[in-house]
Amino acid sequence: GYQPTWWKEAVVYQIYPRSFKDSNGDGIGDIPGITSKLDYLQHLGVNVIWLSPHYDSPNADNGYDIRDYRKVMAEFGTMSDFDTMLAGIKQRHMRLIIDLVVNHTSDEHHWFVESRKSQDNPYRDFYFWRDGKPGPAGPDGKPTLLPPNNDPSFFSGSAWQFDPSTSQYYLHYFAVKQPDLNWDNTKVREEVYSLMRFWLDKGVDGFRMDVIPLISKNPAFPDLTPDQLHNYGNAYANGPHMHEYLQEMNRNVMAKYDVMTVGEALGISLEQTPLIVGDDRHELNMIFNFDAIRSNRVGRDAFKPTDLPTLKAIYTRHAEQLDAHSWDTVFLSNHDNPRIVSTFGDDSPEFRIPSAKLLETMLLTLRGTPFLYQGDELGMTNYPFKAIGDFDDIEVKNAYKANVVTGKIPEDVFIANLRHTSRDNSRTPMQWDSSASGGFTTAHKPWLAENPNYTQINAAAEVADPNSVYNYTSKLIAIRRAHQVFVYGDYKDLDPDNKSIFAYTRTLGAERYLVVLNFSKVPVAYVLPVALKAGTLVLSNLAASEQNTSTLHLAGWEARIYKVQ
Ligand code: ISL
Repeated sequence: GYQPTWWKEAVVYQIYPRSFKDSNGDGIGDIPGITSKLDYLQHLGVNVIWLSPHYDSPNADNGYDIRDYRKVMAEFGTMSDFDTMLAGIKQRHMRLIIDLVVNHTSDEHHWFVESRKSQDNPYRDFYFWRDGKPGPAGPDGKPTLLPPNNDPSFFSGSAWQFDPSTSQYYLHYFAVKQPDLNWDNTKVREEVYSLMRFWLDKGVDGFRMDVIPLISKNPAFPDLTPDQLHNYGNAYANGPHMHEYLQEMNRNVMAKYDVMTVGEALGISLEQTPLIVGDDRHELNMIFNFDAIRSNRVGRDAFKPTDLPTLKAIYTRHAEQLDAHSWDTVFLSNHDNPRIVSTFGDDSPEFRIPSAKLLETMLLTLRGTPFLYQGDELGMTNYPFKAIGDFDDIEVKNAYKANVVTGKIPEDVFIANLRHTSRDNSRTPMQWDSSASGGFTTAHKPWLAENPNYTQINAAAEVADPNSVYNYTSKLIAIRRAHQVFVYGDYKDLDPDNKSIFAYTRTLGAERYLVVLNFSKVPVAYVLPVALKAGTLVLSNLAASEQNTSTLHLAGWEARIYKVQ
């Protein structure tokens, strides 16, 4: 059986600080803003907060480009504001995990500022510097210079940037302003462990680790094959020393504290997952696997509607791969993905509320630690983007230059795709009330436009409404936290091929619960496929009262939880 642990029983809430709550009227969310909303989170019932990067940063990628790991971003406040927030979290019996972004730093980090100065600088080997390859002759007859290999950047173009001061290229899997750290250098690893201890000694309870499978590289940097280029994220992950470095980090840091770790597992397959999260491996507690959240994409940016049997098969594979010795996560949104209700539900006026509740029902009753993203508890939706100027994200801006400006993709196709899939969909400010700027800021304009539907969809209205997505989510969290069967129980999909109904049981000893979700707007009389009576109704997202029957009359996007007798 399972070893009971607090992080297995946790319900996690992700805060994207830039967009959560602005306390000083500069249009940017901040740490005192978070502190002012801790009661709201406690009332919702979540008990772990994951804070996206709060460190000093020039914000090329909204804080995922760190200039100083031991300083708080000035726009977000001071270290003393951080300490006050942490104390407020602990006082409410909640915990805090912070974002550890150590595959790369900002190019303005002191290490890189030094590193680029000269080829013999003591920090040169903190990063990857390589000579270019001679290319074909240019118009002047002299040979041109090509990047060391064909690695692409996640944010368009080559992953290598030429630096004229020393005439070499440096590696950046993400933005030009995000040079990759060289983990083969012992000094780099020691610096990382030391900054981790700095925050743990303050009392934070763990880390979400950004693109952690990318930390180990093949220093020969061979060209990627055409096949690998197709999914270069996979090619970058799982480098030769990845497990070794994670085990070293665990020994040097995690083993000395009571912490929770979750790795963003870009490029790690489900089959490889137990090698990172197995409890005999001493690496990480959990990872984020992207199979489910990206199941409705064609390529990187195009959206296709969810195919329910495909999604269910993913969850079944998770249950098969991860046993009592390897813990899982459940999530369908974060700051890199569009809004959950617009993507997996139906954000039309008729079905937004029931489908948002249905999705929360699923996240909070599946097997694995649930991660909720800010605003999803309100049923916040995607933003009506119309033109390139509406976006802020560097990923979109670079892709626009690389694909639209060059004529590879027509502008309307590009915008139509990004309207469904852009990361900015989930980065619009939290909608606190119906006042100007949705109560997010007193500034004339927030850093990224508020979704205009804040007049209808906002926290003040939802906290007051017993039938809101917020109060429903709060009930669900209470149910999950009161019944260990939702944490440790076995999972069984009762009807894998059904195209609109997701029906599953969670079973622990003699205790069994049944969850039935109608993933469509079409009402259905659903006959339970196995010899099972629904039992006692525990929760419904509509006004259901049917009990103790094996035929359930479900409305569009209806969700129910039953206790099976
Ligand atoms: O969001 C993506 C594509 O739309 C992913 O490729 C994403 O870049 C990848 O999952 C890595 O994400 C993490 O590292 C990035 C940062 O931009 C993301 O916000 C972060 O979650 C670089 O630090």
